[in-house]
Amino acid sequence: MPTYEISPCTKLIFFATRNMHKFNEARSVLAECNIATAMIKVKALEVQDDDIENIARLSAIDAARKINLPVIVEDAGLFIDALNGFPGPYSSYVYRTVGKEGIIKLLEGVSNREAYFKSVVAFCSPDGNVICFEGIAEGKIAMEPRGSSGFGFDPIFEPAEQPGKTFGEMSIEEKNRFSHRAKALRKFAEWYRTQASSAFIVSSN
Ligand code: ITT
Repeated sequence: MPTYEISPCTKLIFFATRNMHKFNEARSVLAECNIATAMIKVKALEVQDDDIENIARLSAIDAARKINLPVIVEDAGLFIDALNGFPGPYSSYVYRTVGKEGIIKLLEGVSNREAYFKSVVAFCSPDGNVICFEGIAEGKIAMEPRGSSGFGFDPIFEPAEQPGKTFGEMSIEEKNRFSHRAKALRKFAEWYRTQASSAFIVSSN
């Protein structure tokens, strides 16, 4: 497991998620930006909404209220053109029920394989103020699953920026060069570094 240097001016952020893969991706991206990430497993609010920004926003408000700390929550979904954006905000349910094989079946004989992943990172302070950051990775659904890295739909998604290779065939560092999550997190990091509050500073002393 990689280790990350904590300097006296490293900022700390709490990431409320139950998904270890997401946490590892976030930890690696945010470390590049001198932000240390701590995983918090709070019982998430089960929000049902057609818009992943609303899901991320409401989950972040709920998490910040429960732990009384500044926190980020991230929500993501896979949007497939030929299926009018399905599974989108229902990606978690679809993954748990039919999985990536179910998506490949749904697309049997379909030549339009265009799809994108969308991620929304929502930061919420303990007083309930929320700000959201979005990242999109355009790509295609592969003809069959390839690779065993990552999680979820990674083995069936080929990002347009690295055609012919699925996220499932990439290391965390390589996926982070192209992924929706890394793009949203880098936007968050740019904003967070400008926030002055010393309450977020990690001291190495
Ligand atoms: P949280 O605890 O953070 O909510 P989760 O696994 O429930 O973790 P999401 O609701 O954000 O995550 O994601 C919904 C589903 O979309 C997830 O279960 C995956 O199947 C899929 N997904 C999201 N991001 C993905 C990624 O980067 N690669 C592959 N599949 C992804």
